[in-house]
Amino acid sequence: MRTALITGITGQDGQYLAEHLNSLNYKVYGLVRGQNNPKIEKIKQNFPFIDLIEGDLLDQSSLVAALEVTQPHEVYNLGAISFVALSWNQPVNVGEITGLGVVRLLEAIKLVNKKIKFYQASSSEMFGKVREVPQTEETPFHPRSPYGSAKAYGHYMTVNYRESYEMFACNGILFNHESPRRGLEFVTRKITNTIAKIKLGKVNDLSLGNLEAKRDWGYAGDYVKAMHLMLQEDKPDDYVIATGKTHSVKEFCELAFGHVGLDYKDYVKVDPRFFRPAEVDLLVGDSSKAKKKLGWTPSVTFEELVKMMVDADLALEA
Ligand code: NAP
Ligand code: F7E
Repeated sequence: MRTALITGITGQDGQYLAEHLNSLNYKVYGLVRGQNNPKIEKIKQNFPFIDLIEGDLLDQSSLVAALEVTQPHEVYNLGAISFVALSWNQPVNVGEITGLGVVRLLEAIKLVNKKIKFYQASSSEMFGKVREVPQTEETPFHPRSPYGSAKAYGHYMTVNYRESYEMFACNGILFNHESPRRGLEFVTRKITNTIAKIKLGKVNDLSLGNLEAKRDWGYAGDYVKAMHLMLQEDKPDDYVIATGKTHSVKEFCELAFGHVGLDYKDYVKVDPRFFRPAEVDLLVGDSSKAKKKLGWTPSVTFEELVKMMVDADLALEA
């Protein structure tokens, strides 16, 4: 039986990846942090097949111990401070966890067993002020936030450990991916959850920031499959994972409000508090390499994703 250790198990992707690996008969371990983390109980209830192990990307020896105890074939590093807006308020914390955390884990693997395969959750935020459209594995990085900068560091260190120590280390450069499990702080879930509350008479309006920003939004359940596929290849490499289509926040609103028979213009208020010091205006990825080499393609369209999220929030809030 193959064994995987996932950091970030309490997050959106950790949950989908754990389900996917379990369906492939993996033994799944998940790293959890904190002395009384409320998310741990939920994971225990909803995913009883996951074995939880304590550790923190800030603590080197806890990572070494986690690897020694679990002896995984594959490690998926999904743990991070992942909210871009927060990264301007806590740049050092983001550097420590989202950036240096990658190196702590790579060092732990080098020490415990160099044969462990490693997946790093890289991000389209590294492209930032984009140098070309669409973005590929060859597009230069120009991060626009402490988060994007920390991810770029983690990305290059993953390449560096691959080239220096012949470790099987891959970067998945994933574009935005969403689901009913997305955190409420991200714009898609903020919109769909507030629509449900408006529909049920719990709130009256929705305050957002920049409605013009464009993102390449896919479904998280599709994207975790690409993570696993990368580690099954003969050679480690980096891959862009995206749908190839881009939509503005405004378009997301139009579709999501429209799905419940409302006009977004009657409810959405633009609030300067939600604008960022530097914006990433347009992201759209070209995942032809992943299609050709991994046989990966997304299965859920933008329209299906928006409806899935609105319907899930209506059920949740009812
Ligand atoms: P998420 O829902 O925000 O989950 C982040 C996870 O990181 C949580 O489980 C969190 O645990 C954990 N974490 C935070 N600090 C940690 C620490 N010091 N030590 C160990 N774990 C820690 O993120 P996601 O959407 O699932 O994304 C997964 C990964 O992919 C992240 O690295 C993200 O940056 C990256 N990514 C995401 C997207 C996307 O669109 N979703 C796109 C590209 C890349 P707690 O519960 O303890 O806070
Ligand atoms: O913002 C705009 C905001 O916070 C998307 C993370 O998973 O994907 C995610 O990062 C856009 C931005 O995601 C609000 O300015 C407008 O242009 O949902 P988001 P993100 O910043 O793209 C990447 C790939 C990651 O790697 C990250 O970990 O929406 N926007 N109004 C707003 N955004 C938020 N959050 N809230 C608003 O009110």
